[in-house]
Amino acid sequence: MSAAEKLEVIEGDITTLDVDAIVNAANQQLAPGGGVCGAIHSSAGPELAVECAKLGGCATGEACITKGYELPAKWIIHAVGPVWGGGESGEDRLLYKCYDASLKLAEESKLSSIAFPAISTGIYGFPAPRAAHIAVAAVLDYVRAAQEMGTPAPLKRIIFCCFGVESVQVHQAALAEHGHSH
Ligand code: AR6
Repeated sequence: MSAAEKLEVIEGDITTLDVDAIVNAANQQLAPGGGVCGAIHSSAGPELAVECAKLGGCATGEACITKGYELPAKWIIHAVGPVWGGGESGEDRLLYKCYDASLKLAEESKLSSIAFPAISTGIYGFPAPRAAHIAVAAVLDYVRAAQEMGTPAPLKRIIFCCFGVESVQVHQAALAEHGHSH
């Protein structure tokens, strides 16, 4: 399966997706917050916060996994993106790292479908076009590396779940820049 067949850009509410895992744009404390994180905690129910509290936090650029509870998604991968501070504090690298860590965790967990929100681009203030470029680069690097290894990658569907048409456009533009049209 080619990279183009694996990748999808959709507009919608990530909490409604029936996939193996949705990714949460989490904070280091893994506490229920606002934005997509708040929506995920509300839809998953209170047991999610209980499991998150037991994990003891997650560093920026890393990811951890919990059950999906009342969500249609079976699992939630909590990825902690960087807070935008102007771009000189390693924000690009940390954002790339949290996409990469999420994909590797999904692979280790033998998941076949995953959906990402636009991590860091809301409350954390990361410029949306720059973040989309990094998100697409991280996903394509992962897919290509898996293809080069010749191992059948368990991940068959990787979805960018965009909140609003503007976010769809920046992801489509980023895919086009990387040689993919959607
Ligand atoms: N489905 C898909 N995307 C969504 C949804 C949704 N239901 N709701 C919002 N978005 P943000 P961050 C988009 O602020 O910038 C929280 O308090 C939103 O439009 O959720 O990484 C956490 O606990 C934007 O494009 O996450 C952290 O403390 C994207 O999701 C902090 O905010 C990310 O926006 C994380 O901030």
